[in-house]
Amino acid sequence: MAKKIKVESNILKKNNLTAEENKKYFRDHNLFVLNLVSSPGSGKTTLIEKTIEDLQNKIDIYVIEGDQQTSRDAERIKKAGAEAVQINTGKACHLNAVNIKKAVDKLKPSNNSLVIIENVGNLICPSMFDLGENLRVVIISVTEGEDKPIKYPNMFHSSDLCLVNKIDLLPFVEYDIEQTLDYCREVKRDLDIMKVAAINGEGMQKWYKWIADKSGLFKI
Ligand SMILES: Nc1nc2c(ncn2[C@@H]2O[C@H](COP(=O)(O)OP(=O)(O)O)[C@@H](O)[C@H]2O)c(=O)[nH]1
Ligand SMILES: [Mg+2]
Repeated sequence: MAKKIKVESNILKKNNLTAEENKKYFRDHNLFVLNLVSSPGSGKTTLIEKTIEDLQNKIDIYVIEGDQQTSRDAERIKKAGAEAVQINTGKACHLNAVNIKKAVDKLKPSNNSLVIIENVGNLICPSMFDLGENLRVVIISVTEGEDKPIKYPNMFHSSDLCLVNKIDLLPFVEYDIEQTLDYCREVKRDLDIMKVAAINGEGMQKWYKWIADKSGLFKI
């Protein structure tokens, strides 16, 4: 048991050293970096596609895609009009800081741009790995049930913003959105929360304003 804990803490320590290097690189190039985390299918890629469509005239956007296999999401992002690099994690259930360092080397984002990382769909493992991002955004959708924040508290506690996606489906599902918001606040009292539908743009202006305000790179 002691050995297992030691190996885990060494892995995290090594990751954190690279995350610090990433942070310095992002600072030096005035990049604003968001790490999007969620369970599979909550709508991360759809949200990024819509964000590119609506913000590409205001800021350069680059995307790092993480999935266990395939380049499907990077292809979707390129179609939406942004440069993207796909990372396949193979057996790993999360991105790590070295993945991001290598992806940024390939992407070479121009100074003063927005970099969006789509992490592997998983509400547990990615919470432990600092990628050097400025802020972390957790997405849940209304088809996932109200209780995810209290079942997977580390993810919600380590995030700066929670987007509740697919609100267009609220009339059709058994889902109490206010209960979800209460659970979010139970885990993290000052968690920013927004309700959106990436599919049709509902509520997305608030999300864009949040990115503009937090990054200071453009105005809405
Ligand atoms: N109704 C509805 N469906 C959505 C919304 N956002 C995403 N989806 C759908 O949810 C599914 C998974 O979306 P995707 O973006 O691939 O999720 P990811 O796995 O988190 O990247 C797709 O069928 C999307 O069309 C939304 O706001 N409303
Ligand atoms: Mg995706």
